[in-house]
This record gives sequence, C-alpha cells and structure tokens, in this order.
Amino acid sequence: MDYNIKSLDATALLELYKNMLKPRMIEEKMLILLRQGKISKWFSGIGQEAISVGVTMAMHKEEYILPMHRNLGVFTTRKIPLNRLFGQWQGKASGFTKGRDRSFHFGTQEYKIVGMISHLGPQLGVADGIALASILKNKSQVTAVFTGEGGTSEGDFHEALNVASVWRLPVMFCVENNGYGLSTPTNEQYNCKNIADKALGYGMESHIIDGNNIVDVFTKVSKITESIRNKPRPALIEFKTFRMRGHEEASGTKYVPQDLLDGWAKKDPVINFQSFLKNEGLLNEAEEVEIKETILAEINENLDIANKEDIIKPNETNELNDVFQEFEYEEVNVFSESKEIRFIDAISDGLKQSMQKHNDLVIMGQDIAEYGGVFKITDGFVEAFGKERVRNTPICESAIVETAMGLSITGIKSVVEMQFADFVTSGFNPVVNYLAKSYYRWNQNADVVLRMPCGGGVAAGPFHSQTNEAWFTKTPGLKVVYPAFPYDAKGLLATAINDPNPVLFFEHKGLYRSIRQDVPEDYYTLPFGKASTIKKGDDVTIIAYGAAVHWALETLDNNPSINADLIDLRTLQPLDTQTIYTSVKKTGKAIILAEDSLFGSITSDISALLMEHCFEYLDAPIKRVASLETPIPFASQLEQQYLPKHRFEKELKLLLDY
Ligand SMILES: Cc1ncc(C[n+]2csc(CCOP(=O)(O)OP(=O)(O)O)c2C)c(N)n1
Ligand SMILES: [Mg+2]
Repeated sequence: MDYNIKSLDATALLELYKNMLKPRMIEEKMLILLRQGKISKWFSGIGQEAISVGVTMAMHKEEYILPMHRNLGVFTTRKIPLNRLFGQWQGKASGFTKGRDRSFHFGTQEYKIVGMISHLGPQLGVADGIALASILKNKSQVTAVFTGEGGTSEGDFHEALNVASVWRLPVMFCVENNGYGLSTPTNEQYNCKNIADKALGYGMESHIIDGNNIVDVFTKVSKITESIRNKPRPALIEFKTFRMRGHEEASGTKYVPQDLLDGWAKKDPVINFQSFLKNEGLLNEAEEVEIKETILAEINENLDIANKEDIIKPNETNELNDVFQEFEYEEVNVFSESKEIRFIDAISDGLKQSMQKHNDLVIMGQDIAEYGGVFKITDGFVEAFGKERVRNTPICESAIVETAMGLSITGIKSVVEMQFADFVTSGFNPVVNYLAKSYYRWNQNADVVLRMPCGGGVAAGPFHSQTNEAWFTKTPGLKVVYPAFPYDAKGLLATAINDPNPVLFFEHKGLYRSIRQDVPEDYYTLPFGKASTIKKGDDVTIIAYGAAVHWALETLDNNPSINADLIDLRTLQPLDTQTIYTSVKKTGKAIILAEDSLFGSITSDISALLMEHCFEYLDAPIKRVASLETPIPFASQLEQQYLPKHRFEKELKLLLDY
C-alpha cells in the first residue's frame, strides 16, 4: 500500500495508527465476549477502521458526525469514555439510551455524534438539517454522514443528496462501499461502476478514496473538509473497502468467495500501516508493545467498570416521563382587538406571529415561498421573512422531515407544510421512527411541527381528502392537534410551535374558507389537552373534533329539543379524558362522531376508555359514528355517502331513545 505522507509528521502518523488500533482491539475483545454470550449482537467494522478514523480526525470536534453500525472508530476517535460505550452495549445507565436502544443507535450532543436509526437512510437527510443550520448560523462547519453502499439504494439517499445540492449544504456524504449489504453483493445492489458517479446527476462533486489507506483517507478528507468550510457545498465520497466479517457476527460469511476475503486481507488498514511505520523507523517493537498494552489496559479497566454497573431497574414512570420532553406551557393572552376572520387566516396569522416571535423559526414545504403554498397560507411570508427562513423544497417529504430533525438537533425550530396531509406517507418513516422516538431513545427532542391540510367533503378523491390522524395518535412520541375553529387554530398553532416536541397539526381544508370567528389580532397561546365543551346539555355527550364538530353543531341546531354536551376535543394527543368522563358520568350516554373511517379510528379508543372508566354510569351502549370502511371516493355523491354526517342524526336519536 502506498502511503503518501506529505506533510504529516511522526506524531500525526502515530496518532492515526493508535486511533485505528483502538477500535480494532475493542472489536477483538467484543468477539470474545460475544462467544461467551456477554453481548447480544455485533456489527464488525474490522477492515474499515481507516475510514471512521480518517474522517473523524479530519473533522473539527464541534462538527457533527452521523455514523453507522460499523463506525466504532468514530466513537473512539471522538474519545467517548469506553465504559460508556460498553455500558451502552450492555443496556446500562452509563450508556446513552438508558437501555432503550442497542449498539450504535444513539447520539450524544456532548461528542457531536448523531447515531443511526435502524432504517439506515434517514440520517442522510438529518445531516442536511444540521448542515442547513451551519449556513443559517454562519458557522462554516462541515457535517459528515455515513452510509453503506446498501443504504444508497434507499429513497432517502436520493432525496438527501438532491436537497443538499439544491440548497448547497456543507455535507460530506461518506459511502463505505464494502462489497456487501448483508448477503447482497454490489452487483445486485446497484448497476453502475462507481457510486461516486451518481453525484453527477445531483450536480455535486465526488471523490473516490481508497478506504483502507489511512493516510489517503485522512489527507484527502482533510482537504475536502477545509474546502467545504470555505465554500459551503455537498460532496459525495465513495470509500472503496471490504467487509471482512459477517453482516453481524451470528450470520457468517459463507456467501463471500474466499479469494475476495484473502485479497482484501492483504490490504488490512491496520496491519499495513503498522508495517509502514516500522519500515519508516517511526515505530519499534517496544513502542508497539507499549501502545497495545496501554489500549488493552484501558479496555479492561473500562469493561470492568461497565460489568460492575447494576442493570437498570424497570420503572414505568421513568419510561412514560421520557416519551416527551417536558414543556412548561406558557399562557399568553394579552387583551387585544378581535377581528372576524376565516379559519385559514387564523392559521396564517398564527404562523406569521410565531415567525416574528421565534426569530430563527424556519418553515419548509413545497411551493410555500413566492407562490405562498397551494392554500396561500404563507402568502407574503418570503417578503416578510426572507428565503432563508421560508424555504421551498423539492418534492421529498422524507428528506424534509429529516432536515427538520437535523435543525432541531442544532436547536432550531421548524414548521413543515405537507402540501396535503395525504402526502405525509412519503415521509412517514422519519415521522414515526425518527421524530417520535428520538427523545425517548437519547433525550434529543424533535422540535418540529408538521402542518397537515386534511379532510374530505371537497370532492378531491382518495389522495387529497384523507384524515389520517389515527396513523399518528397510535405512535407514542407524537402530539396531535386537530382544531375546529379559527380561535383554537391560531392559539394551538402558537403552542405547537412553542412545544419542543413533534406535533402534527391537522387543518381541515373544508373549514379553511367556510368557518369564520372573532379572533384576537395579537399573538396568544392555548393549552394542549383541554377540550372545549361548546354546548351544554344533560341528555347525551357528543364527542367530536375537526369538521365533525360542525356536523354535530348543525344537527343540534336542527334539533333544538336535544340537550347535549358537545365536546370539541381540539387535541387528540394529549387527550382530555377528564372532560369526556365528567360529561359522560353526567349524561350517561355517549356518541363519538369522526370523519375517519371507523375501524381503528380514535373513536375506538375513546369508546374503550369510556367502558373502562365510566361503565357504571352508562345508560346505553357507547355509539361510534364514522366514515365507511372504504378509501374516500371522489364523486360528490359517493363522498357524501362515505362521510358520516348524514348518518349522525339518526344514530343520535336512536341513542337518545335507548
Ligand atoms: C429499511 C431497512 N431495510 C433493511 C434493513 C436490514 N439491514 C440492516 S443493515 C443492512 C445492510 C446494509 O448494507 P450497507 O448499507 O451496505 O451497510 P454495511 O452493513 O455493509 O456496512 C440491512 C439489509 C434495515 N435495517 N432497514
Ligand atoms: Mg455494505
């Protein structure tokens, strides 16, 4: 192997060597522990250490690195105390996830490392967000993110590279091409010569680096990082290397041809560099032994600390308390003039005032800048706040949700507009797996609001009419808001943005221009988890949210003899169970009306909760009225049949007569 050491002095070269040796020796120890059944799973990076180490050493320590499952060298080179790493792998409290996630699935702000989620691809977009923050804060920093060649087949790779290029974000996309993705060889993974060649299609520069040559990795990446810091832009770097062990230890390498393994064994990054240093007279046998003894002592001492540490005692309260970051709701309600405005204006005003209040709040979405968004909610925002904060995005829901996560990691709030709530499916993975679980996993909040223009009654068919809140109320870690009135929409949006947790904010399109109300002109907030009882009566409790509240109101207006409590839930997560129970205990009858199709909708959970908490007060079975068990159809007459509005009055009367 050719080592072009140029300006590197002996100290620097020895540092590179020691930094590679440490993860190698930790791994050798891990393999023993694995055989003894003391750790459960191990993804080996043996043979790939030069990449982790070289890249990490080329980065400044305040710059973020987003490593993968084979990048132990990133963690050790950033000098995370080994007992904490061992603690992490054993699920101990000294680790980084309180036993909640395994192996390298963690991040740490202290060491500026953001670990992967199992799904591989999402972190590429998260790197975009961190890099965007570097631009917005004028920091001249690079972000490095890793993926295997297998991960490059995921859509997230395409989306993240495209966004980074369009926005000229200072990200180094580091692909470790190690020949296999689990058992899949590269020729079954992609059909081009070099992954680096893909950069051309994104309008991005690329580099191919021998990933087994530590000097090459370090010097070339150092040059790239320095250049990116001076002139922010993304780069795709393909490191050619090889995975010397199985995908994970239990799965072996039977499917890997022996001659490949033998050929690459000759290129071992640690052994080759060691002989080079010895040949150059930079390392002698005694020093070599001493270095190894020092590392081994460090490993053993720290393993001992981790082994002696008690396991975490399960405590339900601790678990439940860590699903959301604590948020002290701050009531803001200065008396101000009110004006009758539409639902849509309330959202637009609320968003605008939050942009004024949080002067680094960023909003992102398709066509939201000059065009003002398809519903015109952000009309005039670019003029008021500039293009840096009001960002048109390519069509890439995943990458944008991931970018929002990255911004949050750097302390920047963001609001993402889904053009239609239906399209959140294209960004579903990062919403339910990244935003929702991040705080629970490693105490990193996702300070993101997703605006979700949703709902039917507008003859827009199966892909522009869904009300998909139940996909999210089901997922711990997400808050779900669903206002029915302009006043609530404005105040709740302000709170959603103040709340440091991920919030899905549903805006029913049918209400946008049809519902008007007097709304204070100034900024104000409203609390989550407080339903509003908008009509009072003793005969029955009607529970609804969103457009269904208006259907219930219309039904009650047409039937003045019915005395009902009408509860508008306003937020679904948190859910104001107290208001529901108090009312049902009073009336003895409950009917839940929702626009969602019936099975698995939140009506089912409310019904179950009522059975569990109010059974002895009930005078009739709980009734749920919701949409048909079909997708939502386009033609108006079919849509009306699908929606529950016209079935509600009859069901309500049947319940009252029970
Ligand atoms: C979305 C998703 N699909 C499949 C997997 C299972 N899986 C985990 S790692 C892996 C192979 C990844 O290959 P590559 O990106 O080349 O990384 P390497 O393991 O070679 O370092 C697979 C298939 C996963 N974790 N997530
Ligand atoms: Mg691979």
